[in-house]
Formats: sequence, structure tokens, C-alpha cells
Amino acid sequence: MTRATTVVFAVLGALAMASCATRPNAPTVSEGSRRGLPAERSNSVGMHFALVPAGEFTMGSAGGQPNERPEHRVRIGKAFYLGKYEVTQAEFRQFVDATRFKTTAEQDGGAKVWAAGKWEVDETASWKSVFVGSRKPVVAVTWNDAVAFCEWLTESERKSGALAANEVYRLPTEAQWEWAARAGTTHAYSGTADRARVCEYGNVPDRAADDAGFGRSFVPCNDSIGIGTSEVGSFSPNAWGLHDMMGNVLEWVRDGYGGYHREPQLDPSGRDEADKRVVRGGSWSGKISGLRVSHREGYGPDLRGGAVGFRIVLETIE
Ligand SMILES: [Ca+2]
Repeated sequence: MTRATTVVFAVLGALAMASCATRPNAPTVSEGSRRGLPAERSNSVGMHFALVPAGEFTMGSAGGQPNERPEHRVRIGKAFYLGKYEVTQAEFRQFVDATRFKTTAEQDGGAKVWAAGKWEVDETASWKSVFVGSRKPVVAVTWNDAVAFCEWLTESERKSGALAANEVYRLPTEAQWEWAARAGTTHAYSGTADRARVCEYGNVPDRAADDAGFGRSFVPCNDSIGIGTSEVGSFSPNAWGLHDMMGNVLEWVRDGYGGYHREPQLDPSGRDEADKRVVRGGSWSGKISGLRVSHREGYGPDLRGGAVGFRIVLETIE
């Protein structure tokens, strides 16, 4: 290769990099990571999971709250399965029936419920009493309760042979959650870029909530659910077949709450030790800004309330 040819290739290479740099936020999906894996799985308690591919995306939002910045590139190194729905009361009940598990709310002072126009602690409230319905998401559970559910399910399915020794149920990492909520797009909301259409994709604080006396309608549409949760899967899924990633209930994720870093990261899992755990996805309550895919909040791991639940991941470990 002559010196002149080398220079030409160097220039072409620089041009190619410059053209990639014109869309620095574009997600890239590693389609090959899905090959050979079933698109869906189900399990012993009747849960359904969708396969989420590996890939790379820009996490956070330059225009969002301070805790959503700085934006940074994140690579999800391998495909995983994520619950298509939030964990339901019927599913959680199987855990409780098998183990006689008592949630934090049952052991220690109840949970926060929406009553008479505001959130307040009801000392008798628990997952058994708040927005009851077998197909509704379990609420009034703490991060610790959610982790206990994952540990029981993993152990019980390994024992029965339903789960391989290198497979585990746990809460998704915050990065897995945001990657799955975005589903290969750069939309502000899971399922749509248009705030006037969020009611097609989830139970949000909308006109129906306003009509029911919630008193703070922040979303310019009507999802027909007023105060409280809806049955899981009542709204359209996002592009990867995941329902209710926006609205219905806030979802606990695995990570300790902390700040973001600018450097690109591979499979970040946040801090293990932290005073707070991250919740994602907004809920039927709250504000429209909380429905965005990049929105994040840190709650004490013992917080329990009528707008907080979880979904789980099924993944392989080394
Ligand atoms: Ca609603």
C-alpha cells in the first residue's frame, strides 16, 4: 500500500466516523443476539416474558431532570427476558401461599394509600387491600419484598428443574429497564414520541383521573382509568411486546440510586450499597414528566405505596 493510498483510507475513515457522529444518540440493536432463543417464555407461576435483544443506546436525557444527566452510551451485552407485565397479585399470592411470607407493610405499619385527595399512611394497608384484583399489579411492596419474591421463584424453579442452574430471576438493572422501555427508539415515552398519545400505552394521570377527583390532570388524553391501577396488559405494548412500561405502577429496579457518569459503560448495575433504590416508569399518579423513559427517582427500600410495584427479568449468569 502506497503512502498516498494510506492517506486516502485515513480520510475516508474520518468521513465515515463523522457521518456516524451525525446521529450520536441512535440505538443499535444486535439482532444476532436473539438467534436461537425463543421469542417468549413462560414460567411456573404463569408469568410471560419477552426476549429483549442485546445492543447499545444513549441512557439518560440531556433535557431531563439533573439526575438524568449526563447522557451516556450504554451497551447491553447479552439478550435477556423481561416480564411482559408487572408482577400481578395472583403471581405474588403463589409466593405468599408457598412461604407464608409477610411483606414489610404487614409486619410494620402499613402502606401509603390515596385517600380523601392525598397520599397518607394507612396502618392496616398491605398488598392484600390496595386496589385489589388478581390481574392487577401487586402494590404496597417494598424493594426488599420484591427481591424476596425473585429469590423464592429462582430457588423453587431450580428445584423443580424448570430453571437451569445458570438462570436467575431478579429485578432488572436500571439500564436493562431503560433499554427495554425505549425498545430501539429515541421516543420520550415507552411506545410513542407524542405526549397526546400516552393514554394508548398506559394508565397515566389523565382526564379520567381528574374526573374521579384526583385533581391534577397532567396528560392531555383519557385512558378511562381514574384513581388506581388497571389490570396488566390493558394497553398497547411497546415495540418489543412489553406492556405498561409507562404508567400503572412505578417499578422497582435492582440498582442503588446514584449519579450518572459520562463514560460509556457495559452492563452497568448501579451501586450495590445505597440508601435508596431506583424506581422507573411513572404510574397512574404523579406527573407527566415522570412517565418519560429516562425519568428516575430514588426511594428508600422500605417504601411501600399504592403506586409502586415491580416486574422481573429472567437472565443467564456466568
Ligand atoms: Ca389513568
